[in-house]
Amino acid sequence: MRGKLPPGQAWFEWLLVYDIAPVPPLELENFRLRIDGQVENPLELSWEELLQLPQAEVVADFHCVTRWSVSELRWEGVLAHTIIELCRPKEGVEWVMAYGREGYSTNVPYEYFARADTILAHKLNGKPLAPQHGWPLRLVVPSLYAWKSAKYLVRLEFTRERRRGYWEERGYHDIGDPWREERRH
Ligand SMILES: Nc1nc2c(c(=O)[nH]1)N[C@H]1C(S)=C(S)[C@@H](COP(=O)(O)O)O[C@H]1N2
Ligand SMILES: [Mo]
Repeated sequence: MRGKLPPGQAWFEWLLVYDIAPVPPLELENFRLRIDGQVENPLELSWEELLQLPQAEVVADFHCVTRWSVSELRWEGVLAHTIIELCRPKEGVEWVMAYGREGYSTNVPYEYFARADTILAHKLNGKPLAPQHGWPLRLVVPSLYAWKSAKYLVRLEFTRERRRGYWEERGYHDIGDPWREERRH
């Protein structure tokens, strides 16, 4: 049986692919994940370093604001909890900006980023992320609408003040909790 569906959503069998721009090619040896902003310990992780961190698995439903939801996706990668332990956000951090290598950005409330099921995923349902789903790494925040789950992740920036990402600048909600139907601001 499927879990509960947030208001205004319908179950779909699989993800619809949304991209705001063409995605530049990448060699894994050139991959870097930057973790910076208001943190005690800024980091720049290579692909190898990322895989050496504790690995975890999250099974969660995925809800897009355009009203489709997919149930029980199995993501594997590094938990946001692990990143938080490593970079140590400073007192007063309220937001995390996530950036994709093609120029996408989205602001994620720190409170949601810090939930136990937020993961930096490099595998979906047992396979490396497909190119169109964010290869090699994407942020997955199952507790928020899917536009907060930035694909092609290259940077996490911790901030005290609110900034707005690509869709938030275009009217989408700063928080985006599907259970409260926070679609637009
Ligand atoms: N980098 C990047 N991440 C992104 C997007 C995007 O355009 N670029 N679209 C978002 C939206 S609106 C949704 S619904 C999901 C879709 O994930 P999928 O393309 O893997 O199905 O990715 C989100 N993450
Ligand atoms: Mo979306």
